[in-house]
Amino acid sequence: MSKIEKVKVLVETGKSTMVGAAVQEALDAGIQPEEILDGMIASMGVVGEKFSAGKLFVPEMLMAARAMNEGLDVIKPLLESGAPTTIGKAMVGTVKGDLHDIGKNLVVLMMRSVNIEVVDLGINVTAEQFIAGIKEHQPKIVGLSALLTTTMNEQARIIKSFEEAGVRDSIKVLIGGAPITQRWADKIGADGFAADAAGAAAWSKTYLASI
Ligand code: B1M
Repeated sequence: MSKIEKVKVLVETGKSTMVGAAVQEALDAGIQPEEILDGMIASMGVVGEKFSAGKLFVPEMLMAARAMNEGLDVIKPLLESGAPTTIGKAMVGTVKGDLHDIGKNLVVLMMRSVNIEVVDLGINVTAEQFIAGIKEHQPKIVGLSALLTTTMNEQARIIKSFEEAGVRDSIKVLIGGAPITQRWADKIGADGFAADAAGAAAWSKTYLASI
């Protein structure tokens, strides 16, 4: 089994105590962190498919998520930018009712890798918390992550509440997450959509460079 295959199997089977060492082995063998990351993301896709097929359940999904986070901890320092200056500020959170944070954490990581200062509000974030965050931190971009078809509606509600609170014009709203599409972004009046974390960082960098 190749070193990358080993990482993927450990993530899929939720072996959180072993995955960090396997990621380090892969790095030591010269495999690029981005390739390892793509492998781990693919493994989470496999876990999702098995969950849909009733072949594994929530505890196994949780263990796989833990394993992926352990792996991520090893490659994170390699992807983060060490540059002291920033090109602008963003705020990111997973919307209310949604506990999925791996994709959101990757968005934060990739944004930081292109020198964007990011305020990470975490998971299950209410409209009120986003609004308080906007007033306190004055970000130029607010990122809303949603992984469930039920919580994608929360993105729409949050954007509406930004209008009602009078903060909508001071920010650009970027949305993403597994069920999210450009069409959904257009429908709910988001300013941008990104299919993955690298896309979120690229969109944000382009916007920040334009103002
Ligand atoms: Co959940 N879950 N889950 N889960 N889970 C999914 C999302 C699901 C698709 C699995 C499935 O059925 N195949 C399904 C949703 C179905 C639907 O709504 N259509 C599902 C379900 C049903 C549930 C529960 C309801 C299960 C239950 O309790 N019966 C429950 C809900 C809990 C809640 O949130 N209230 C639940 C719980 C969980 C765990 C807690 C066990 C765990 C999450 C742990 C954690 O995050 N710390 C979990 C996991 C691990 C998954 C899967 C298997 C993997 C998610 C993941 O981390 N993917 C997932 C299946 C799948 O996605 N295929 C699934 C890897 C990650 C890198 O990808 O998050 O998509 P992703 O992020 C991507 C892009 O989407 C994008 O960039 C990232 C890649 O670069 N992106 C953005 C994300 N946010 C962005 C924001 C942006 C831009 C891009 O701008 C701001």
